[in-house]
Amino acid sequence: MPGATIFAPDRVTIVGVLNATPDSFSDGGRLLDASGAVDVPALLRAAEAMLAEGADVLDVGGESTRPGAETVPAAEEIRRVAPAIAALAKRFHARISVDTRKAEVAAAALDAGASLVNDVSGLRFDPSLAALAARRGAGLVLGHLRGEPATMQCDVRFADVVREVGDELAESVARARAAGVPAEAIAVDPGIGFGKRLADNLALLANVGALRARVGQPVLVGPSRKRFLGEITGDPVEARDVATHAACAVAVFQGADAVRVHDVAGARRAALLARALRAARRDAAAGGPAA
Ligand code: HH2
Repeated sequence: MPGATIFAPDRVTIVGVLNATPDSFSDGGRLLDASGAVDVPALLRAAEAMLAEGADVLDVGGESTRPGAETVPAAEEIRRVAPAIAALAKRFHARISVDTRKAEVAAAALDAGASLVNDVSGLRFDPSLAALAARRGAGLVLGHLRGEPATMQCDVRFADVVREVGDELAESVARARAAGVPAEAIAVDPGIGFGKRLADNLALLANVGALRARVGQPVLVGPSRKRFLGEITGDPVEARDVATHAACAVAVFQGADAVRVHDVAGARRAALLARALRAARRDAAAGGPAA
């Protein structure tokens, strides 16, 4: 969508997660058939439910990036995401995003009907993704991730996590801008759960406003069902949606523009309430209309 703003400024964008993977940490295998190919009827049912619940964007992934996950070859990732995106684009008008770190996969996904690229590595895995997004007029979500999913939890060290993540995201944005991606097509994401300890994840969510101000781009957060929620509540992965909604609410109250979630219905309600509360704030920190 050349020239379009990545996330509407007057509402919270709800990004629904559709993982076409065998091994995603909370929903792996749900959308694949016995041969490992996409189960198109199951995918369309899941997407239809998400859209009915208020999803604005469908985010299709073909590679798990959970801690410890190994990289999937591009050909296999394309085999998972391209038919899924083609089927979604044929059936629905919703915006479709592809969750990939690889330009080759992103190109196939854009050909199939995606208009956004969600790169959790913030252009650090495959810098050529930026030129592709520029050429194709795609929106770009740049996540924060040091290292690789396979090793990212091994040596986590931040002195000031909000400042350091902000600085590194600003570098990712500068790379995208240098490759010709317009500012309005770029959002950033602090990478909740990507090479971060509990205290880091909490600090990032509680300070989205500061991060947003530092980077100067819209912010998406993806706390959905992640381990840090279980560390606080004691809930197993399948029971973390309520905690997810609370995390989304706090982030939106701080100024997050978009949330990436598995449970769209609950996250949408949490986001609506948090945004209304943000608009009602009276302290100087609210600083004008909610973004
Ligand atoms: N988290 C995951 C994957 N993609 N993209 C963005 N922008 N932000 C995130 O926080 C984010 C993301 C990991 O979650 P999930 O897709 O549920 O699991 P897996 O990586 O195991 O497929």
